[in-house]
Amino acid sequence: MSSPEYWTQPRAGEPDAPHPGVPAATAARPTAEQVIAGLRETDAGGADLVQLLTPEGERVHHPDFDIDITAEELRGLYRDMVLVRRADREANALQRQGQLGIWVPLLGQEAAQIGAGRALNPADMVFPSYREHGVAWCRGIDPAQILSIFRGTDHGSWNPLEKRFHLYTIVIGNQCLNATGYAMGQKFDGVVGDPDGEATIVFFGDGATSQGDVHEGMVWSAAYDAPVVFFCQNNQWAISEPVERQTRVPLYQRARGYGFKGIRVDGNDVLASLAVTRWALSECRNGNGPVLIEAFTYRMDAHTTSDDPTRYRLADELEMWKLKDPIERVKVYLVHQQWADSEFFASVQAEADELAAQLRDKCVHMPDPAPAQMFEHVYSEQTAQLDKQRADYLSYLDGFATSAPGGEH
Ligand SMILES: Cc1ncc(C[n+]2csc(CCOP(=O)(O)OP(=O)(O)O)c2C)c(N)n1
Repeated sequence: MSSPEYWTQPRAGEPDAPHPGVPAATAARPTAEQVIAGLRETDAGGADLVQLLTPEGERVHHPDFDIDITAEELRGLYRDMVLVRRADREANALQRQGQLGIWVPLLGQEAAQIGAGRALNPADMVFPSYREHGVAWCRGIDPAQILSIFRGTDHGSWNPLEKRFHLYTIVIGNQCLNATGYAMGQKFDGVVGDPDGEATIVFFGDGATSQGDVHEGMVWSAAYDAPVVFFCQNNQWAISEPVERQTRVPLYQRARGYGFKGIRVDGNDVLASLAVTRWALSECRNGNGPVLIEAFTYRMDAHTTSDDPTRYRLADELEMWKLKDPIERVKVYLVHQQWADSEFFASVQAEADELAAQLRDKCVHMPDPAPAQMFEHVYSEQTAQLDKQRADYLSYLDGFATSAPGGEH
C-alpha cells in the first residue's frame, strides 16, 4: 500500500504559504460558518474521507487504501459487529434494571472499533478509553469482564499484558501518555523497524483532543518517532459539547502541526477502518510513525446511561446517522454479492441472542468482591503505604462486626 503525501503537504489548490514554514492552512483562515460547515459535514465527512463501502452498501475504491476482502472475512466482520452491538444493548438494559451502576454505550461506533481491532497483530498493544467494547472483543475479552467494571465488582478482570489490551481509562486522554510511554519502550526494546515489528494504538474521543495529555503524547511521539497510532473516534459530541467547540480545523489535520501523518476515515465503514488502521500500524511497525486517524462517526445513543442527549441535540441529526448505520451497509453488500443468505443472518442473530443471555446470567451472578481486593494490583509491587491502608480498612470493617448486634459481617 502506498504512502500518500497529502496529509503533510499543502493540497492542490490551497494557497501557498505566505512565509516559509507557515502552513498554508493558516494562511486563509476560514469564517466561523465555514468551520462549522466543514466540521459537521455529517453527510460525507468531507472530501478527504477514506471510504470503501458507502452507506448504501456499494463498494467503492480508493487509490491508496483499497483492500481485498474475502466473503468469509466480511462475514466475520459482520458477525463481530452484530455481537458487540447485541452485548452493548444488553448491557444498556441491565443498567436500566439496576444491575449496573452505569453503562457507556457503543451504539454506532461498531465499524470504527471492529475495523481497527481486526487490523491488530497479536503482539501490538492497545490503550482504550472507556467505550472500546468492540476493540476489547477483538482482543478476546469476554464482555462480562467489562460489565464487572460497571457493576463495581472489579477494576477490569483481564491481564493487560496477556490480552495486549490495557485497562479502561476514565480520565479523559490520560491513556495517550501511557501509550506513548509504552511505544517508547517498544522502540527501546528494538521491536520496531521492520514489517514484523510491534506497534501501539491508543483510542480516545473528539473531546479528548482538548486535553493536555493528548497534546503531550503527540508532541513527544512526533519528536521521538514513537510507534503509536492515535485513533480518535470523532463521534461528534463530548457529552453535550459539539466537536466545533473543540477545534477550528478538522481533527485529522492537526497531525500536520505535530509533524506526522493524519488521515480521516469513514468510521461507519468497517472496511475503510480496517484498511486505514492496517496501514497506520504498519507505518509504526516499520518505524515511520506516529500516525493520527480520525474515525468520523456518530454516537447513536447517550454519552452514558446518566446522560439525556435530547437536551442538547436534534432528533433529525440522529435520524440522518441511522441511515449510515455501520452494520446495515455490510449486510446490503453481503446480500448483493451473494456472500451470505438468510440462514447466515439468522445464525448470527441466534448467536447474538445466546451471547446476551449468557451475559445477563454472568452479570447477575457476579460475586461481590472481598473488601481487600481493591488494594490488589494497584502497582506491580505492593507498597508499605497500601499495606497500611488495607490494614486500616479491614480493622474499620472489623469494628462493625464487634459493635453490630449479632456480631456478624
Ligand atoms: C480529565 C477529565 N475531565 C473531565 C472528565 C468528565 N468527562 C467524562 S466523559 C467526557 C467527555 C469525553 O468526550 P470525548 O473525548 O469526545 O469521548 P466520548 O465519550 O464521546 O467517546 C468528560 C468531559 C473526565 N472523565 N476526565
